[in-house]
Amino acid sequence: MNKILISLVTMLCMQGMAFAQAAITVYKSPTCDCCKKWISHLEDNGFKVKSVNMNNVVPKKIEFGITRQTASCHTAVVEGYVIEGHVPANDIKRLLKDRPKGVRGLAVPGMPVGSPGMEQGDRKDPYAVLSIDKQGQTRVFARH
Ligand SMILES: [Cu+2]
Repeated sequence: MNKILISLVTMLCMQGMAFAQAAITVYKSPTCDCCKKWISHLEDNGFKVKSVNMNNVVPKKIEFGITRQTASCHTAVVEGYVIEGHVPANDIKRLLKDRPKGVRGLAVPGMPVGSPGMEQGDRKDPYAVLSIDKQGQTRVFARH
């Protein structure tokens, strides 16, 4: 009986942990509200978030190869990948699972209304999640 229970609990824990372990560091301005909402979205989806406040996030963006064309409010790093802006948690999960060749990160340029952390009632503007490769070229990774 005990043995069954233990293996059941172990199994459930492992399922729950499959994602709970992805640690992501988010660089943001201390006053950025939509950044905080995006962090909650990540936490709700099992990410372990470390939030780092800085008054000027631009040097971080430059460090991680984010250009003016792909820039948004916050810049995050997960398992060596850069995540710029309001990228949905599921797209980050797909990136970490598939690890597409040559890709260094994902970006949602600007701050589209209706993306995670940018909710405004029922309004949902269509937007694309871009993958950024090592040469800085972008491609559509997902459309929402
Ligand atoms: Cu934002």
